[in-house]
Amino acid sequence: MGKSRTTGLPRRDFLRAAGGLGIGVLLGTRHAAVLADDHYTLPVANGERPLVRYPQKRSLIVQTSRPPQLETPFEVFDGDVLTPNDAFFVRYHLAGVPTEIDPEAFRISVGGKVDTPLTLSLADLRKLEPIEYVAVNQCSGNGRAFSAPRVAGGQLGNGAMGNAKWRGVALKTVLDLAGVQAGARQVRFDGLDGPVLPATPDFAKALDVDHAADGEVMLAYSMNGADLPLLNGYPVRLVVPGYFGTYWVKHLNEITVLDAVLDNFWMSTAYRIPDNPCACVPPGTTVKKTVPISRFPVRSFITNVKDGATVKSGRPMLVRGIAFDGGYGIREVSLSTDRGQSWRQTTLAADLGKYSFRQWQTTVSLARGARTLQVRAINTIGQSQPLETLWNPAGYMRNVVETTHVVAA
Ligand SMILES: Nc1nc2c(c(=O)[nH]1)N[C@H]1C(S)=C(S)[C@@H](COP(=O)(O)O)O[C@H]1N2
Ligand SMILES: [Mo]
Repeated sequence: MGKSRTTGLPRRDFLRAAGGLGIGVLLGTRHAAVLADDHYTLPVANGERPLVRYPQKRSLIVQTSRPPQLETPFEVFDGDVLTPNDAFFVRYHLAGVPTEIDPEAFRISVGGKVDTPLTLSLADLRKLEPIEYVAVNQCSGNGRAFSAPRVAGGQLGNGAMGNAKWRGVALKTVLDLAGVQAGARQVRFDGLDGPVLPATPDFAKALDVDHAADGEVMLAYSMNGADLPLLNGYPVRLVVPGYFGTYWVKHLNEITVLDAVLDNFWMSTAYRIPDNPCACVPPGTTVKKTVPISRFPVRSFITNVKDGATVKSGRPMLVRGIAFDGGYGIREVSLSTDRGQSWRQTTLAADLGKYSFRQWQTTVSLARGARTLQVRAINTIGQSQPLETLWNPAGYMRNVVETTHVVAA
């Protein structure tokens, strides 16, 4: 077990950066400070949120401070295709987040149904064959605030996602070293953070053994060429490309091979979706049968035109944005200015891999008046996005064709 400290942050206190000596991260609470410099208004009713700077982060939208849940201002996605580490969203379930992690003392244990239990240091991990790819991390509740009727849970706009280049070791490499025994069913992942009250269930997630050992699921120690920010899981997090963020366990320090399916609050109760092809039910109704949430559905966004903007009529206007899916890759992104009667293909930018954001752009010329811009992506296996919002009680899996209203003047 690494030398680490977890703490329930005092209600009015926030994390504070200290040190910066290049040997990990020190976050103290005693002299906590908040730089509340502004507010951000999400495009929903009651959308006003504080913008606050946390350690290693630029000003982000605060959804909750205890535990820290920070959303990326959507404008960031109009910049580089890789989301900067200091702008990357933050999601925690439990207020006992690590405030100090000593990279020298940090260890990951690998145990359970294995031949040889392991205790790996960061140095051990870095000696193993590395893998690297670009992948989107997206929270299951991204866009939840747009649910109609609205649902309980973090009232997120569309900024609970980010795209980064992850580098680390394939989980398969580590599982092979330990030797997974016959009869193994799932692999359980636990991180250093924990509940403040003993009655709260610790956050742990599991993947089926075959998925865990697919060679892509990664123990990541680097994000966009740098150490992971503390709030994004320093020093090591699980990366499960194409899958919702709930599986991307941060500060990962315990890997356990199980001969059963993990039955805890986070697998059996939370993070489940209706067990049908649309993962949806009629708005306002309850769900009978559920399954654990898994891959992202296809999504696409306009990033350079704001809803409600006034634009110039009758002349070419650049429209650009991003698209992604759960790992098949984007084949086509189209734009409609007539509420989906006709679609024109856009030009796709460089392909950074099937798990990455794919940038696109096109030009349109709008006649004078109130207009709508709608964008729709199709992945390489033909999956696309619905024109009508699909609803479920947790507000998960949003992937409706988004509509940007503009006035062409
Ligand atoms: N240790 C730990 N890992 C965690 C969580 C958590 O609460 N604790 N939340 C998960 C959820 S629901 C999401 S969406 C992602 C968010 O990753 P980020 O905070 O790096 O953006 O972390 C996941 N990993
Ligand atoms: Mo999440």
